Amino acid sequence: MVQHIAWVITLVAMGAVTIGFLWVAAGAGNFAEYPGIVQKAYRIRKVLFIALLAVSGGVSAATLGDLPYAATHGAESGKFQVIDAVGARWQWELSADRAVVGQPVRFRVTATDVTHGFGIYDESMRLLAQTQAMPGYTNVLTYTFRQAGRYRLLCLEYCGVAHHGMMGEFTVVDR
Ligand SMILES: [Cu+2]
Repeated sequence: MVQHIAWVITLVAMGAVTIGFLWVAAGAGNFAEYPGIVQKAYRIRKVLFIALLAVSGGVSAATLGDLPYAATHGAESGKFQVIDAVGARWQWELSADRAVVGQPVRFRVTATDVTHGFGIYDESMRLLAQTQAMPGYTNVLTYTFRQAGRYRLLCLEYCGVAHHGMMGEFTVVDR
């Protein structure tokens, strides 16, 4: 909901800037008193400017169309699994250690002592998603697992002598 409001405000603000820009650009077209060569240069610049505007507008339209990103779709409607993750020197405590392929998981991540880093790794130790685990805050990380298997949780922020051993495990099963 908050994201949606921010999105609408952004669109309105972007629209206002665009209208202002076009208004100034339209008023700048009157250069009849300049010598021919200067007029020609202005005309070339105008064409280049419009081309640049079209390209950047096209790229924006193509890439912003994905918002909000698929990972957070359904986040408000309860179609995801919620897992609470608490980091404490030097382990991860999860409210559930199992998730289902294709169903978004919303990790609510926090810590009890110092700041930790909550990193989810696949079997080949590729980092898939991460957020900070901080005392007094809950960071929400939404991730959709695409493959069944065993996943590992590693601490990504140095938190003391046994930081390297701060690991957890997590299983993802097929529907
Ligand atoms: Cu740590």
